[in-house]
Amino acid sequence: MAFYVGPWPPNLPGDSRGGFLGLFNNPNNTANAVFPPTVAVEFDPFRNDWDPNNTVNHLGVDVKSITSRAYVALPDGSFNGTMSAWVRYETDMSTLSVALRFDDLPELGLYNVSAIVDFKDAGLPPDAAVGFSGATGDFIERHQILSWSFESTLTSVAVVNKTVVGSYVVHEHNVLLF
Ligand SMILES: [Ca+2]
Repeated sequence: MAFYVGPWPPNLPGDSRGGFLGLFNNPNNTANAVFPPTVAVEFDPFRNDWDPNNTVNHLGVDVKSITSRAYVALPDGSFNGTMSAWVRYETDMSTLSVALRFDDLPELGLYNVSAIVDFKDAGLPPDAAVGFSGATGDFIERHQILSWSFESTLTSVAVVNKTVVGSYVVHEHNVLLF
C-alpha cells in the first residue's frame, strides 16, 4: 500500500493495476498516454521486477515512477501487526523523509528513508490530493489504516473526507500514519 500526493481530483491511471498500486501507469504498456504526476511512500511486501532485488519488504519513496527513488530494506515478515509511520516534507531542503516503527516488534527499532523531492518539478499541480492506495492481485493482504493525521503550514488545505475507515482487502498490515 502507499500514501501518496497526486493530482486533484484523483483518478485511476490507465493500466495501474497489480503492483502499480493504482497510482502509476504500467510503463511497458504503449497504450498509456497520460502519466499523472504522483509522489508516494510505498510499504511494499511484494517484490516485482521493478523493485529492489536485495529485499522483499521495503519502504520506498516513489516520484512519478513505481521504481523507488530511495528505499530502505526491511526484514522478511516484518509487515505484520501494527506499525506507525511518519512522513515529513521539508520545503527548504526539498526532502521527503519517512520513519517506520514496527510497534509489535520494538527490537527492530526505527527504519528511515528520505529522498530529494521537488513537488513542482514532479509536475504536481497547486491543488493536490493526499490519500492512500493499494495494490491488487492474486496474493491477498489486509491493510487497515487505524489512524492518520495530516498537518500543513499552508492556509488553504481543504479536508474533503476526514473519516477514514481504512479496510481494503489487498498479510495483516496495520499502519498508523502521523
Ligand atoms: Ca512491489
